[in-house]
Amino acid sequence: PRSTDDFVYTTYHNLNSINSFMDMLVAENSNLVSKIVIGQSYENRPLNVLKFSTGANRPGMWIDTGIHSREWVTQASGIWFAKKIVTDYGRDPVLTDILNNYDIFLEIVTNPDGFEYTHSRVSFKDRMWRKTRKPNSGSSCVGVDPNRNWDAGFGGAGSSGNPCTETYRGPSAHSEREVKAIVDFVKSHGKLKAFVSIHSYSQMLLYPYGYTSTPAKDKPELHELARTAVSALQSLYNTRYTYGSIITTIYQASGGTIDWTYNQGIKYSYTFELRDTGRYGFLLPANQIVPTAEETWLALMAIMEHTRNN
Ligand code: ING
Ligand code: ZN
Repeated sequence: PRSTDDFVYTTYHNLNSINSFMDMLVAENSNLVSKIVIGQSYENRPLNVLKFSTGANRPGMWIDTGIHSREWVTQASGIWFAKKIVTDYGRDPVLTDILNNYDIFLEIVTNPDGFEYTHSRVSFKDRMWRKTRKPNSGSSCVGVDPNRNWDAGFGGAGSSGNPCTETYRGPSAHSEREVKAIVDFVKSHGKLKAFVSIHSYSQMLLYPYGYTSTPAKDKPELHELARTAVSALQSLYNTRYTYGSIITTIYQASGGTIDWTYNQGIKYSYTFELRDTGRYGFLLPANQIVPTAEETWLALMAIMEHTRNN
């Protein structure tokens, strides 16, 4: 494709294709979008974040997709969100008002080494790669679960100390460059008001905590906003989501992204589990990419609108 209008949103793309999408989007909308590099992956790939901004010194909202590489519908939805933002700015009054007051940060390929691995190998096992690609000393098993590596209940139940498991927490909190880059960004930014980390699959909208059953202090508000967001999502294609705290809704998980961001003071910290509920799982057919992104966008808008109003 020569422009983001020609880009095919109805198929899955590899890292090169997504990188060229981002560069085209920035070139076409340089007054609204820029690309910032917040670090490098273990294999030295840039950790690219799209910054949508219409003014200086604004508070921010963060969205990441693809921290687990095999969850392909999430990166594909991230691409669609990026195009949606530039299309709707100046047209949709709610998004326009949000962007006139907040910056939006979008990391589409949050685990680029894993993502490249899911594309460049041929076996089913490789397509199903979830973790980072950093070797583990003293083990022939590769990779750390980047959603067990955060300094929030790190090392607790719902994470593993065995490098050969899918939920290996790593040798220490923030040991993974892909995680540390976000940690440093969040701390140095200092004014993020919402943080949404997008996974698949299970059709859930989750809020803290995952490492403890102690309710988050904002639980009533987070629960009510989740209800509103899920209802907006369902309004488009009748896709049904469950919602609640991580530990009560999916399972106990320690060292997760949004438990850390919430403890940093980012009240509106959420995780989505996109389509489906298991029929296709991580291998969601490409004809579901755009419907998934469209319905998810309605929920994201509900969260961003509430964040703006509070
Ligand atoms: N699910 C998440 C996982 O990492 C999760 C669920 C969300 C755990 C938020 C902790 C925090 O297990 C998938 N599909 O990765
Ligand atoms: Zn995941």
